Amino acid sequence: PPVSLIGVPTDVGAGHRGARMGPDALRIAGLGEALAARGVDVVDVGNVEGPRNPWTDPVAGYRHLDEVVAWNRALMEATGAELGKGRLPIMLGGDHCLAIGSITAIARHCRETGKRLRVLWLDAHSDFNTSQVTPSGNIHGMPVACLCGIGPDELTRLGGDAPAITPAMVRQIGIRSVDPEEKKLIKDHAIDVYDMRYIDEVGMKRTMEAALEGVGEDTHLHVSFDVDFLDPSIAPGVGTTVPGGPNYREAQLVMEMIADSGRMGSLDIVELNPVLDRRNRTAKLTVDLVESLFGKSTLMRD
Ligand code: DIR
Ligand code: MN
Ligand code: MN
Ligand code: MN
Repeated sequence: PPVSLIGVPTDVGAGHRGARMGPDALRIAGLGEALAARGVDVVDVGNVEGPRNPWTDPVAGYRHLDEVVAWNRALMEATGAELGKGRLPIMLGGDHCLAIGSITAIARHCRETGKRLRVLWLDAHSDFNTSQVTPSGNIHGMPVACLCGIGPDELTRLGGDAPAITPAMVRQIGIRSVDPEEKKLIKDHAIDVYDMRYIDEVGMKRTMEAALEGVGEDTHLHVSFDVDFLDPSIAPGVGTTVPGGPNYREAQLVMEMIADSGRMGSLDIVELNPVLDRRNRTAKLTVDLVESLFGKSTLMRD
């Protein structure tokens, strides 16, 4: 399908500033041109707008809640508009709080079009914190919980009804940092997590087969790609690096297997922070991986 790039230059949900520069880092690394060169019809619709980052301390367990709500309202509208035109939106983040807005719109689109939604959450973190248990107050650590109906009304009811999605729709891959109380929430809500230990034990191929099981003709596959999913040795340009992530080859396999499913309908690219990067290498690597997501492979395979 045709692709729309939506810039979401926000870092109000994060604990470091700089992810607001992620959209331009991806543009400068040539994301649009790389897709166009693959024959994809791609339009850059520009940036969603929202409030500046006030850089204040958390209040009642949330940092910048009003700003996070405003950004996500705007992104929900923009995502819904592109889906309504039959286009595949790519969110150029921006911190991971933006997945609340994008996925709320995607879930609504799926209800309207009778599609089943599967969310692949590629991340070092589970992003299932609540205001009671968060160690930071940063809302980029809470989007999965908010989408599943656990969080402040302004975020859980962004699209009207809550919850936007159910835990059964989610598969998390690459996880290696979960906060102590967050572990209990993950267990209580039965989130399907393929953590690094699982990947080490069974390998990435079988991990992806499991995560994609049941994906079919009627599935809308949403990929929420937190760049800190990748090992920091290859992807230093993120705010919260965690050692022991997927290497280059494992990451390529993830992307190629998603491409092979033929069902990707939307994509978030989040947490890229060029302030922490060297010569934009993390954005360039991301472009390389997105090419694989769109079917670039070494050989023709059947
Ligand atoms: C940590 C870090 N779990 C928190 N989270 C994320 O502050 O909630 N870092 N998502 O990228
Ligand atoms: Mn559609
Ligand atoms: Mn993360
Ligand atoms: Mn994340």
